[in-house]
Amino acid sequence: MSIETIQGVPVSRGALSPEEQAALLTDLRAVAQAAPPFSPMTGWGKPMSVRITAAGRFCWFSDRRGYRYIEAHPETGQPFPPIPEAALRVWRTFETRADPDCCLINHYREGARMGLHQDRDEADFSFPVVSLSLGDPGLFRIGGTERKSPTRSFWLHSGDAMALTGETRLAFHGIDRIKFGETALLAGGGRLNLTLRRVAKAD
Ligand code: MD3
Ligand code: FE
Repeated sequence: MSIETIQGVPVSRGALSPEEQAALLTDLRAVAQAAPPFSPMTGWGKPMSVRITAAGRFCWFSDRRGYRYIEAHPETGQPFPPIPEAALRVWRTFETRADPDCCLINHYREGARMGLHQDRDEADFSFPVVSLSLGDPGLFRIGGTERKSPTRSFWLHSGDAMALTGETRLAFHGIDRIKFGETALLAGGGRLNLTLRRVAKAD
């Protein structure tokens, strides 16, 4: 697997083959059955346009009390299913000290986007956040550690993986738009993004 650096970010284009993507999607359907996707609330009481669920110990969650990681599904009360093996294999190409304890699954339907934010509620920033894209292309924007830092953008395609580590681990980032309906991977179109991370300190 080859890793190129795009605007300072290690990116592995086509980390998963089309066959591996389809197989992973089957696993993700089972995850979504056990842990139904939901729309977290933004700080101002409006639901996010992205729907999320998770595999692994932790899932990101937000309501009017603020945001935090949770260990039980907000509706079913059940723990989240195990992280699919194909996603763990991608993580291990970037990080071998410990496996992730959270695989957030973000589902972008038509018009969905994710505003610029930082991910800073994890215990150990020496671990990367690894992102894996599936389905329609998404325009990824990344800046610096301050909201006002200049940003740059590039497209993420189905099967692409990247690691946010070091300098970029605490960078502001988001998804400006998706090219809805470009791929046939997801019936009904849209984009799935998996973010693999370590929330708790590794022992
Ligand atoms: C840069 N997801 O779930 S993945 C998120 O495509 C999130 O769904 C976007 O931002 C998506 O929090 C972007 C890439 C990503 C994930 C975490 C990061 C980039 C990051 C953490 C720090 C810096
Ligand atoms: Fe993020």
